[in-house]
Amino acid sequence: MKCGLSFALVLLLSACAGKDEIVTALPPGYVSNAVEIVAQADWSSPETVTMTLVDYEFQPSELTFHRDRPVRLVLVNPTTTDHSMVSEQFFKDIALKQVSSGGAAVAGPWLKKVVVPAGQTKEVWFVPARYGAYSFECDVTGHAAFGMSGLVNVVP
Ligand SMILES: [Cu+2]
Repeated sequence: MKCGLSFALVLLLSACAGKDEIVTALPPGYVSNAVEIVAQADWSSPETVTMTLVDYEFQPSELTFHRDRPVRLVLVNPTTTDHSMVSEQFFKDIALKQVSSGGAAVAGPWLKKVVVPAGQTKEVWFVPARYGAYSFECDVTGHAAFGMSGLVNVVP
């Protein structure tokens, strides 16, 4: 569906998810040595976690990672709706290696938003660099209000 051509409630539920936001210029508050963290990490066996994005929840909705341990987060969207994952504070505290889908990968080291279009899968490879408990959500209009949010913990 073309964004902007839909109608009323349909528009609300299928609003544009936008694009991935991966940046290479340090945004305020992000991990300043993210390039070094990514370069020094051992990517041979990252902790692999799969999270499914459905209408309108994350499954599972609570994730736990370990600080300094590389993660491969697989985001699966089996629905016919685009979804996203955003968490300003969590993304400030990770060092992003790449976001990949299909055969293509976009290198970090800083992530502001990841979008998983309908029917697609994306992988987010990162190192949690700080401890914390964070909330995240889908920022497509209305989805968080319908319950599309979750929690992530970074522990020792
Ligand atoms: Cu969503």
